[in-house]
Amino acid sequence: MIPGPARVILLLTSAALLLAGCGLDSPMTTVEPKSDLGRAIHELFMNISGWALLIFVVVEALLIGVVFAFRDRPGREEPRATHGHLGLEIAWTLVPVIIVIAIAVPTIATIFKTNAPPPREALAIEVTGHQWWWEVRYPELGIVTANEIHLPVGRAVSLSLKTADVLHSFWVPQLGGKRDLIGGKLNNLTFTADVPGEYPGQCAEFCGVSHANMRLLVVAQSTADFEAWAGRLKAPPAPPSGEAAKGHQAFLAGGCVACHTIQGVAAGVLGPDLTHIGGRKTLAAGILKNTPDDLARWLKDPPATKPGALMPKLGLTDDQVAALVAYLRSLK
Ligand code: HEC
Ligand SMILES: [Cu+2]
Repeated sequence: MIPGPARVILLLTSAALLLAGCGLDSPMTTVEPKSDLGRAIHELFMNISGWALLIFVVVEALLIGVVFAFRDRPGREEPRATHGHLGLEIAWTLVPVIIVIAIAVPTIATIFKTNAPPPREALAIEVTGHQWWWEVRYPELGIVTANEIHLPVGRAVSLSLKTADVLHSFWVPQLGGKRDLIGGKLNNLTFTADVPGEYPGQCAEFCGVSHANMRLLVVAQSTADFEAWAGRLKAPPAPPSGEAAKGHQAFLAGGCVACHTIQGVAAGVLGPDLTHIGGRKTLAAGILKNTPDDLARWLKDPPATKPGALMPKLGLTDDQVAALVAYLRSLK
């Protein structure tokens, strides 16, 4: 038996933990959808939860009623057992069949809805999963970036999902359900975001040691903001000067060119495109803020920051790191 005061503490802690789940600031919530896809899935979830709640209440009420009505009392005879009651047999066969149909019809309709081919005017975005980051391409706009997907609200986007290595799964909870990235197969996910905002996402299929560190950010913005962003990403970055010019040299000499692309400078493909790295909000698939300190920390020792990272520790000196930080931050 747990002593009295401990019981109170236990109760209060569990209540606090339970209530913490209702926090207002929950960026990975699935119950406040911000797109048509998210809403379709959420409505289905509420619909099925409603049936589950109804079944729970009815079954529990019957159970409690029966336990109470037929409980043993002194001098009371055994209740008479019912056997082969035709009316009851039909009722408890028919009612579940009706409930299953009521669940199946909207479920199947939602499956078709969430797999419908993208509309003609949808903005095409190609997303490729890598251990442990996301490559993002806008073929119509000639934009290549990583880990951050910008899209205009009110316009459908059609994501073509594939993987460069193992299985991954694209999941931005506020915008809708998961979709896997499967080797040798192209999957599609179509949705229209309707509220501007920043929506974090996460790889949802175990893909190796840094799976939990494979995050992404979707930035849904007004058409004007989106076009301004796209315009910036289409233009080549300003030529480096001063400390940034030293960083540019260090970039060429430091082996970075073997793995990274910077438009007009290098064309490596093993790591994220860095052409506009200075304008991104996060680094290394959402695990660091894009600040000078965090960028320096990343360059000094990537695997120490992100276990298993496929960018090796390159043994850069503090001077080289400082110059590289100046250069990379100038790439807006
Ligand atoms: C062997 C290949 C390789 C080399 C060499 C390499 N990188 Fe990387 N780099 C990667 C990979 C892979 C990632 C993605 C790591 C992750 O997020 O898991 C990465 C990520 C980065 C990022 C974060 C990008 C983003 O979108 O957040 C920066 C910045 C970066 N590298 C800069 C450099 C610089 C500067 C050099 C040279 C000093 C360099 N890298 C050398 C493979 C490499
Ligand atoms: Cu993963």
